Amino acid sequence: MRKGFDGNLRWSDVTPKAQWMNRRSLMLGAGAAMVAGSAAAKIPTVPSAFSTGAAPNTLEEITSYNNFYEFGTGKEDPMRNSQAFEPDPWSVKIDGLVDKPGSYDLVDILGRVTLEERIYRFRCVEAWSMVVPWVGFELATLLNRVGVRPGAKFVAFETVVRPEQMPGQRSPLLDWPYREGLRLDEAMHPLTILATGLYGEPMPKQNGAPIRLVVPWKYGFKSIKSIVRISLTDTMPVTTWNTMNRREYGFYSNVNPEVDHPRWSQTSERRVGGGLFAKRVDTQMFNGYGEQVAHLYAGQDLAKDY
Ligand SMILES: Nc1nc2c(c(=O)[nH]1)N[C@H]1C(S)=C(S)[C@@H](COP(=O)(O)O)O[C@H]1N2
Ligand SMILES: [Mo]
Repeated sequence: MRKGFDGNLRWSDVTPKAQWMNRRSLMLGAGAAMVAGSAAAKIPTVPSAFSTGAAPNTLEEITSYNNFYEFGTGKEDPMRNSQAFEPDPWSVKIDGLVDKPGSYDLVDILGRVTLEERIYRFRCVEAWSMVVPWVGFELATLLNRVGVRPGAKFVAFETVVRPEQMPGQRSPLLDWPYREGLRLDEAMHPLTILATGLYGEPMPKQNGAPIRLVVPWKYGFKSIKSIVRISLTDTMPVTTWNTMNRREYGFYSNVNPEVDHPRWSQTSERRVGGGLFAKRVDTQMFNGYGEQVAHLYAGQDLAKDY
């Protein structure tokens, strides 16, 4: 029987949710004190060599121009309509081809990882972009701890379904839950993170509180928000946008200035916040992360995305 904080607990010792309530209240209490204390109290993070030196967008830009259809399709809808969303408590179900399937409490997960600041370029398929200082940890850390079984080839993700808190889900805009997926090598890549905050603060609701995926070399829709389920599979997962329109939203959807969207060019992008007269930015292959990720696609026809 384990109680309270035991720094020596191993991931494999993770027990059902109820037993972690003490730990939860302690950590949440600390969080509340932090918020009440001062604006200067940030989530402790370590810097990352993967961060870009580009100037981040402002917090206001990052939190007022969003895609999160669970809260509506307008860019300001997620900011306006996410007030009632309750991201705590939260747990993530991990299942499929893993050694230790289960429902993992987020507070518990966060107590066992080193959070990094990752300043990444972020490129939406709609041809706008931002630079975001995420707080997060590598997805590979989590997957390694739950133990990926031989035979697993893909990772599938699902967003929470809560129509009472997510007004967009009261309409059949998408086939809820929002679903995404990665090939296992993409999921294990060190650039792929689970983000739990930005600008040193817990993740804003409109950006995918309390935990979302960030895959910086792919179009933004791959970076699924408010994740409640991660499944290891041997077949390519069914994903929301790919199912909606296979031709326009490929499973891989790597940022690629040479492959236009059927309805618009992908050669350049509008950096959000640049103002009306700002020059468009040239879109880079793999969103500028080619040196790190191009090898994943050796021999794969990048123009054929599914
Ligand atoms: N669950 C969910 N995740 C989602 C979306 C969504 O509508 N629902 N939109 C995607 C799209 S199209 C983009 S561009 C990014 C936007 O992330 P941001 O609002 O933090 O910039 O979230 C992605 N993740
Ligand atoms: Mo997007």
